[in-house]
Amino acid sequence: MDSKVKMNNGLENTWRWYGPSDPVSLADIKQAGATGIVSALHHIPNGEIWTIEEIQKRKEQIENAGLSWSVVESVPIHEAIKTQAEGYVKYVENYKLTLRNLGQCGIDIVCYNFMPVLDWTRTDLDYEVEDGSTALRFEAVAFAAFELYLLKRPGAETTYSESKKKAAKAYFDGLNESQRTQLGNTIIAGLPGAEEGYTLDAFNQVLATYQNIGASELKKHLFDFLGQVIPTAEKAGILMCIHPDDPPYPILGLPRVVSTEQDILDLYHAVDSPNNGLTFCTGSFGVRKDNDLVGMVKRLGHRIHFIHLRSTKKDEEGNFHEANHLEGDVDMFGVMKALVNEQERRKAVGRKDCRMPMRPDHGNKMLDDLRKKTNPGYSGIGRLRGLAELRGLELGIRKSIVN
Ligand code: DNO
Repeated sequence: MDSKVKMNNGLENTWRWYGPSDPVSLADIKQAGATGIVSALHHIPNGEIWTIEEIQKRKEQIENAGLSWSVVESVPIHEAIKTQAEGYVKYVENYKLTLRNLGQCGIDIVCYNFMPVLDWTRTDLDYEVEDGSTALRFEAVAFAAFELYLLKRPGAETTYSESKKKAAKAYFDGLNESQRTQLGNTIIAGLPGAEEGYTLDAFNQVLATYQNIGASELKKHLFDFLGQVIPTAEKAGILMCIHPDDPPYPILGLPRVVSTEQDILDLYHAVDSPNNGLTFCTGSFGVRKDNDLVGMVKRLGHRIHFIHLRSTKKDEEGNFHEANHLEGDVDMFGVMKALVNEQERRKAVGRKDCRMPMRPDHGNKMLDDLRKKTNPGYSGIGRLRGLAELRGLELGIRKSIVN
């Protein structure tokens, strides 16, 4: 078998596409060498049903470009489900119907997250690194300045030490009006795919809905939700895969329950079905020192249905920025090797889910993209570099261990 044929049998190379308004076109994606598309119907308000007609329309757009719709990222979970607010059952029913409709259209992998209020969070979308490209960054002092002095979140001051508060105040005082607005927008206006954006007032109001919800309540709500939807997913032929918290620890006084290996084991056990699985995101999990990424692939791998590969560079203060895919703190070689082994194991036992879609998650803004309007984290060229590097890494590993 030549290497081309072999690579087609490797991890499915996918690419996130935000739909027709994405500055990176399907034709561009084809040239990047991806074959599978990761997409969502972002125009449908959170909580509403995705109709067969709308799903089919997106599917045809993708297929007309010679690509396939590999994964839905994401069918978002309505806030009412996370808090079990009055009327939330209707949203669970809508979710189930969306899953049935997706199944009928032949879509079989659905990613989602259970982060309260905010999806992924950064404080700086243009952090310049040594080579002149820009990366996304989370800076603890900037985040503290935001919640203490811009949002003025009730109770926030009790969660920081005096020295942290002093540093945050100095940081905040050093920002001019427009920098303050920009910091607020970066955090709460909604990063691409986050689906919800807030004003400061609305944000404080929605945070207050979590007043009586700690980690154990949120976990219970998650498991209740899974207890409801996984049987539907099984019937519809859909593999559900939860995305971990990003960053993987509590922020804004909100609980986070999908940050560690134990969290995932709890989730697997709560509803013990192959359809209840994981999006393995090295960028999110990798920010915690206590997450052993390679071990996690080995131990959780049988239910990894979707893979996000990216790296981060972190420091002792809790700051991190996104690093080139093969640099930073993530042992990408070890992770890739474990993923290749998992895929070979699936093939050996005749499992149907051998595709194992992988996408280069994020990429720096570089070259021409520095002069273009791009979705933060989702520039064309940075991801092109990421995918190329990851594909080369996988090929090298396959050549050396599979043969
Ligand atoms: C960020 C993404 C997340 C992810 C959701 C999944 O780049 O990885 O927004 O799509 O958390 O539901």
